[in-house]
Amino acid sequence: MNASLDLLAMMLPEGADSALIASRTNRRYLTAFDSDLGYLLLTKTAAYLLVDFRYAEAAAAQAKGVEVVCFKKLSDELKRLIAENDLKCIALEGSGFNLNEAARIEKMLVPAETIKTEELDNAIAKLRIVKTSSETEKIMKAQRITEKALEQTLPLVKEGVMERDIALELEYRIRKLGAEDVSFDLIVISGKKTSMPHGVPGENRICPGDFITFDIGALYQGYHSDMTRTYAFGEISEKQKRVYKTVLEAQAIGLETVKAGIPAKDVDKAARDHIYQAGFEGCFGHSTGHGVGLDIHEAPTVSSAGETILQSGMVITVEPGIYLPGEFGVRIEDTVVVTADGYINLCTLPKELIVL
Ligand SMILES: [Mn+2]
Repeated sequence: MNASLDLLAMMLPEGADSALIASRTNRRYLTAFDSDLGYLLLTKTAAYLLVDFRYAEAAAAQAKGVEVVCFKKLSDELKRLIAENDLKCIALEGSGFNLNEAARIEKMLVPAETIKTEELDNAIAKLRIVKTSSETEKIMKAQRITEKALEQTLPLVKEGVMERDIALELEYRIRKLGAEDVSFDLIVISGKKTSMPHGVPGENRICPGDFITFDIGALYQGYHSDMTRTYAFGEISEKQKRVYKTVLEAQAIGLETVKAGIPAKDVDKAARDHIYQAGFEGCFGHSTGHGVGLDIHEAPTVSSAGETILQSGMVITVEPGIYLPGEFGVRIEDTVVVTADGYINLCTLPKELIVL
């Protein structure tokens, strides 16, 4: 087994002698092998990665710390491994199976019983929450690609250009610069649409007086980056400037709070209080941030419910915003690595108001 499998084997839920893990990113984290389908069976002393013929060769070459089992019929191999290892009770990964799959898998695991709690998922999240330097480097590389792609794309933003064309160009450049994919459907929205935190790029054309929000990221060796910048196009109003300034201040105040040893919710509170005190209560309806890694949104949550104590090596976003429906919105987001006395910002693009 490898180090993370050894750790997880010691964290199995009470009563379980083994675990079955199916979610793609958890499998990848624990075995270093990525495939859209596969099952990781972990006992206290052994680990098996079950894949079908399509992935068997690559899994044998790339998977770490597991015995690769190529199955024709999944239930046959599971039954064999359960008998050979004398497994009595298997914890099922909650996020790895939908209701139908869980029912189907449980039948395959008979005579072993199953435990379905969040405990196993939480144990894996606990391992993943603190990044190794090699993981952080991949997130940083994804961020470098994103920044370069945005710098190459901004000169194309002109009056009359459609949001979706900017988004498409940006995506092309992100991939051309070496990312395997974008982190998520890129958000490039302008004008009134910027009041929608997750607006979709459409046929809106860039107009003078618009804010343009870019919430963008790249995927590099399985790891995501996440950054938001809001730019002005042409002359904007005093109100727009005031809102931008307030969000920029809130983001700086949130970042100043970040360091190991404080609960994540303190970061949310610092940023949120500033926005509310500036008269924008009710205009910041999402959490201040989230963890980033193999998943674009992962633990810890940086919200008013964020009880997790920040530790060195966690990677989180700080992304306050103000959204005024029917008018406009502003969000500014950086992804940072938590350190003992602060943070390292993985995002280097300027945040002062830029007029394109
Ligand atoms: Mn984000």
